[in-house]
Amino acid sequence: TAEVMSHVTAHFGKALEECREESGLSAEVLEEFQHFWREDFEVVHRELGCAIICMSNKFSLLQDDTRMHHVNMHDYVKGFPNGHVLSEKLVELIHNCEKQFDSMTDDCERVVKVAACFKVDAKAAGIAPEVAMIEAVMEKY
Ligand code: BOM
Repeated sequence: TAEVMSHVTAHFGKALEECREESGLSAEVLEEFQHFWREDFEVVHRELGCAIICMSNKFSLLQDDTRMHHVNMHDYVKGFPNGHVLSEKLVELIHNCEKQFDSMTDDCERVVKVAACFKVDAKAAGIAPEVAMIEAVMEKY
């Protein structure tokens, strides 16, 4: 659900500042990670893909091939309040997006494509959070 996704985004987003330097993602492109979900934010920058890889690695959410680690992602999402209602769907949506861009060899470019696909599909599935929902739970993490 969108409520659970707001918790996951708030927690995951805390890793952004640790990843800014090595990813090269400027504050002009994305100031706070929760803006990822804004209607007018376009998920297109290669540096955002690099940042998502770096952030995911902080929580061991990727395999050696820079694809999602299914078990770890499932467990990560399950750890949030009501996480079990979202974990399976989230893993399914991300994996479905990964399959569409599997031939891309640049990891950062591929991951930003996967993230853009995930944003579209999460909205369609009704599990995308409003930025205000994320801001309401930011202080918990
Ligand atoms: O193939 C690499 C898969 C990378 C998984 C991350 C995709 C989505 C990241 C952008 C949105 C994040 C929102 C919440 C946290 C989900 C972990």
